[in-house]
Amino acid sequence: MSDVHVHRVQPAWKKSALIDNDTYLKWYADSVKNPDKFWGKHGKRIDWFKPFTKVKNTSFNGKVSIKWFEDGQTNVSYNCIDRHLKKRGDQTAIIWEGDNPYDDRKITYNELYAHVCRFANVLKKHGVKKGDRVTIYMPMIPETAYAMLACTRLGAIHSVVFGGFSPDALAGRIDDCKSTIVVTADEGLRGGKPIPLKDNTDKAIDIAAKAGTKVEKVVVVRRTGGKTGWVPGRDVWYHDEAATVKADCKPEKMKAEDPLFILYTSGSTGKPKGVLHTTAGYLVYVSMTHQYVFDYHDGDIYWCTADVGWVTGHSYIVYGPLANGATTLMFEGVPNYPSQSRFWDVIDKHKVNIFYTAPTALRALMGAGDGYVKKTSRKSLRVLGTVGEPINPEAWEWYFNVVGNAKVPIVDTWWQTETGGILITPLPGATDLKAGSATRPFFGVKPQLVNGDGTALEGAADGNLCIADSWPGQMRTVYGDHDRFVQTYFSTYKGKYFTGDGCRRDADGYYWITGRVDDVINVSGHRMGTAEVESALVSHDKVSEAAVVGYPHDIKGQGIYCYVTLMAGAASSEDLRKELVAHVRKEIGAIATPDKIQFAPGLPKTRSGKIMRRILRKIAEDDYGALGDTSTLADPAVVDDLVANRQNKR
Ligand code: 6R9
Repeated sequence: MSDVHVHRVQPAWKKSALIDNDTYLKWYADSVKNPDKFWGKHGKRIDWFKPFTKVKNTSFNGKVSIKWFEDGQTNVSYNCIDRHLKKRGDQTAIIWEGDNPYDDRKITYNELYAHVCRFANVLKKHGVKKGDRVTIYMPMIPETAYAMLACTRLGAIHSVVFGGFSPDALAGRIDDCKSTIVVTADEGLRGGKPIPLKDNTDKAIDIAAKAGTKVEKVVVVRRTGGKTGWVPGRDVWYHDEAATVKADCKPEKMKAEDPLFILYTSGSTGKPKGVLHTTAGYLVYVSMTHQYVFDYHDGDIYWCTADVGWVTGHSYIVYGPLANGATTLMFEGVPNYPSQSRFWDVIDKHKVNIFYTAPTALRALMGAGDGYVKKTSRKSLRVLGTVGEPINPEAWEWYFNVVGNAKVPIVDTWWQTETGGILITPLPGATDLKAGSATRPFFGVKPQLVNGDGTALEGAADGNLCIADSWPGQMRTVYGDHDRFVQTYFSTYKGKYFTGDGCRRDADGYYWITGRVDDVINVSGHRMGTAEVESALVSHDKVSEAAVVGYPHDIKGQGIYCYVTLMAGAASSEDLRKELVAHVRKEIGAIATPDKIQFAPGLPKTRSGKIMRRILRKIAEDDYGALGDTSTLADPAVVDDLVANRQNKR
């Protein structure tokens, strides 16, 4: 191994591991040589109502078509619940840990069955059928998982919208998929503070109505008992409705390629895209990755700290673990409430064996000092994981040495909303680890590095990360806009899926993700299009033009840096700066809060009017000595003003 930070597989990890290195190498070779045979075998890990006879039918060329197991029939909720009942009906399926540490609940698989059936029957009573879109705008409570699984039971397509998004953002997502029913809660609770989910929903419904989508029904789960508005006839309490229906509901027979869910995600241009995942391939892929990446064994207590509003919550809180009959922990709160020990306290309280979190949380907790970790035991831990953004080697080493006492492997898992599940990752017990590298591809995944003109690079190299062939968990289309799907992912490099990430491959064949190469920024693991923040800024009546870039931020990974040009007659001031920050929060949500706003008389543009973001990024990074060639600018003088008034002086 060529790099310094190498942590070899420890004998203890090998002892219980599902996969050793030789098995990894053999399975990987088989999986890419003969995907039909490999996935034909592993496709049987889920139960089928009608077995598939075809496995892979995919093309990354032309119109792009991706089908897996296409003639089989199955149901996701059946696989996550019903098929486990005989063996593990009384086993805990979900451990819910509330925001308040004295608030928790355990739900067995038998109970999960009853809850999900009731939820499905409530949705059915209000007219939800196969193919309908159901928007779920919920806090981290078990009812959110019930609602998702209930949709899959009926064959309805859920669209979960993160509870931190604003009414405007929620409205856009409701309208895009023409969803006429919303599931929400009175309020959420995080760090002791209520979040007005129902009030936000009411506002969003008004905005969506103006855009042309009329929401007919709102199912409201009572979480805090806080006061909310109420529209009789439209709004119903979940607990009232649940009391009127049966706790049995037959799962629909779904075709493998029937839509499962839509999840909106940010790209480099335009509005967020509705990433569409379908039924069988997704479930096979997330259950298999959940088992092997986390070295999941029957009886393990597994905790992923993500929010179900993101893909990580879909695949690795709900669908992967439940398909495997696991006990999955769902956490309502935040890492620093009531103290910076919360994560480690919860691990001890519930004897968590597998813990999966984000680098931004680790960096923040690392900053709080080791004492908060060291006063807890954490001896139940067997595997640690990270996801969402590149992890810096310092945070990796801290996670390994302080949290894991140098005894527990870390899986740094690289993947995306679009990929459905983990694509590049170590396997505990098989993969020697390097701090900061996602290491090697999962079975069936063919990463390829290409240079600017699309030439595939061999051996140790630095380039843009593509995936050369399909895997079962891949997104199938952008909801309602297949052309945008083809354009976004398959047109930059013909015949390949382009991830938008830059990446280096070292001499050992290990992959090191270097971050986005497009106009997507990653703030605390939350993905955001700079274009979305720009459009929020220019919707303010004093703003004429805006350009947004990311810059390195110690805790968040990237911070949001905005260059703003004002309308003639508008004056820059501290008050206006605050007003613009509040405006962006209102338009998108708190996750998009600008860190820096620089008022600029002009932006650096080419003669054809294109903003030169490269220059703006350099100034935001306070690295303006390396601006590169500015000779193609229409007015090179604007750069001097930008440098003089930069907001991020070191
Ligand atoms: C699962 C998820 C995807 C983007 C992706 C990349 C970054 C995710 C990473 C990572 C380095 C890792 N990313 N995991 N970068 N190492 N282990 O996060 O999905 O929200 O769609 O974000 O996140 O840049 O392209 P999503």
